[in-house]
Parts: sequence; structure tokens; C-alpha cells
Amino acid sequence: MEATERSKGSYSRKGSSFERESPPMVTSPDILNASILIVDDVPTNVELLERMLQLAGYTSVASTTDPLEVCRLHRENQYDLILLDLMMPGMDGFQVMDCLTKIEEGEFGGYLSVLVVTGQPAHKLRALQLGAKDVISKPFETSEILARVRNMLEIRLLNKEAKKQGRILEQLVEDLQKQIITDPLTNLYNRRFLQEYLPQEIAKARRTSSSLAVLMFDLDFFKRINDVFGHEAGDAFLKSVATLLRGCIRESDIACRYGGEEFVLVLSGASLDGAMKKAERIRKAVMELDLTIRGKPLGTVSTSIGIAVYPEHGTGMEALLRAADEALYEAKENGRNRVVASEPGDESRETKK
Ligand code: GH3
Ligand code: MG
Ligand code: MG
Repeated sequence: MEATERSKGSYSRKGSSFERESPPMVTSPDILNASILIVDDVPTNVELLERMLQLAGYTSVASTTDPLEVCRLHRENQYDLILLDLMMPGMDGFQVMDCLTKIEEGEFGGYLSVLVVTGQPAHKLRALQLGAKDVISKPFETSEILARVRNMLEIRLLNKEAKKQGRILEQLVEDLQKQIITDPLTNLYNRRFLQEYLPQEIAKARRTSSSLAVLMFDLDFFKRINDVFGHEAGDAFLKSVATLLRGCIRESDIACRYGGEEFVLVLSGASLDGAMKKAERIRKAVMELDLTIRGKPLGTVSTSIGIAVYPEHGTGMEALLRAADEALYEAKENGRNRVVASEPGDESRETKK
């Protein structure tokens, strides 16, 4: 029993059930359900091929005797395989292929699967050079054409699957890149992002001789919210502060969750005065947040804010963050619920409550 399972190579025992380790990417039903178009100006040729494919189990076989229709049909249906005659009145198979290639390259960016079925062996090489993936001569053997159709569809479907997996992978990478720089509770940027972003913004401010403000927030006595109302209430409050911060900055600014109940705003181009006014507005707005958790109002939570501005209070990220942190510390020391700006030479400016 074990030997048989192992010799199959694709099943293993996991828990109490058998799980497929690597399911085939393209199954037989996938191939039989793939969409096929037959193009030939002679109706009896079309009927012969159609019947042959249907008898072999193919479920999605369409046909046309008008070569001028092929491109429109392909644009509408994006066939997995086109069986194409070469000698047709109005538009020959080479012209059809040219037009199909343009559609694939321009609109679908895909893989054009054309199997040329021709009565002129002399045209085989040219057909292959112009993009046919395979060529078969009329009269053909049923078993040979069926084998070629199957092989071509397998490649086409594998190509489709690889593209799909590629897109899934791209999305995954994009999601991961976003996760790496996002705080999961508040959806604000996290500290890691700030550390990448701030030096770049400082460099930009230096190049353009403009200013930049760093505002550091710390909620006052926030531990009490958790102690009295529970952690869930604390989380809900942090989320509303985040929403408030996100709503009051410009597109060129960023809001980060710096730590537990600490937030940082980076305001590009802001002067000290502008930053102090904005901080003051936010301080008041936080005081006005009135959240209710399970019918209980959380009451007022105040916030202390420290501000540092490039280039007055520092010309690098660490110096600016330190200056903002020191100003915040001073706001706490001076009674909380206030905005304090760092000042060159360690003095500070403060707005009153
Ligand atoms: P201070 O005015 O000195 O800043 O007082 P404080 O209580 O805010 O400061 P402290 O540093 O003593 O406590 C911070 C509190 O923030 C304690 C911690 O439980 C809470 N906190 C930090 N992160 C989270 C979080 O993700 N969710 C919740 N609910 N609380 C958090
Ligand atoms: Mg804190
Ligand atoms: Mg605090």
C-alpha cells in the first residue's frame, strides 16, 4: 500500500486524509473545455474538423468560413486554439495571423495559439515563421491532429495558468509591501515607514530650501482608559484618533503610529507657526472626540504634542525626532494637554491650554 502511494508520487498522508501535494496545473477536463475556433472557407472541411473534435470530447468548438470574421471573433472570445486554413478568398491565413498577432500583443498581451491546417506543404515554413505554433498538412490523420490539438492546448493553458499565478504573486507582494509599512490597528503608517520616509523628505526640503514639521503626539493618562473601560475601548479610541489625524493632513503629509499611544505627523513645507496652529487644532479635536463603548461614554482624553521643524531644530531625522520628543516631554512636565515647540538652544515655546 505504502509503496503504491509513494510510487504515485503525488499523494501524501497528512492528518487522517490524503492530500494532493502538487495538483496538476492543467487537467484533462480543462483541456476538453478550452475554446477552439475552426477557420476554413470550405464548409465540409469545417464540419469534418468540428465533428472530429466533438467526438474527442471537446465541448467548446466554434467555427467560421469567413476569414474576415476571425479577428472580431477572437477579440470577443479570446480562443485557446485557432485551427486555421491558409488558402481562403478575401483574406488569406497569413493576413489573419498577422491581425491575430496584433490583437494578442496589443490587447491581451497573451500567447497566440494557431495551428495551421494546409493543403500546401510549401507554405509550412512561412506559416511557422509568421507565428503559427504548429502546422499540419491536409489530408491529415485524425489521431495526429487530435494529438497536436491536445499538446497545443496544454501549452496554452499552462501559459494562462502561469500568468494567473504571476498576477496572484504580484498582488501578494503588493499586499506584503503595504503590510510592512502599515500599523494593523489604525491603518496609519508605522514607525518603520517613518524611518524610511523622513530622511527622504528632509533631503527634499534641503534641495528645495523649504521647511518641514514633525509633530509628536502622546495621549495623556491613556493607561486609565484601558484600566477603566478595557483594552477594547482603548483600541477603539486609538482608531478614532487615527481617523482624526488622517482627516486633517494634506496629501503631501503623512500620519504614523509611532508607538502604543504615540503618533507622529510629518508636514512637508510647514513652518513653525503653521505647525503650531495645526497641532493646536488637533489637540482641541482630540478633546472633543466623544466615544461610547457599550453604552458607556469614555469621557475626555487630552493629548500632549511636541513640535520640531527642519531646519531650525535639526537637519537630520534623529535630531528632529529627538527635538520633537524633548518638546513633548516638556509638554508632559508642564501639565500635559498642550503643544510645545522645540526651540534652538533648548528653550521651548508653548501654547496655553
Ligand atoms: P502619560 O500622560 O504620561 O503619557 O500617561 P499614559 O498612561 O498615557 O502613559 P503610559 O506610557 O504609562 O501608558 C501608555 C498606555 O497606552 C498604556 C498602554 O496600555 C496603552 N496602550 C499602548 N498601546 C496600546 C494599544 O495598542 N491598545 C490599547 N488599548 N492601549 C494601548
Ligand atoms: Mg507614551
Ligand atoms: Mg501617554
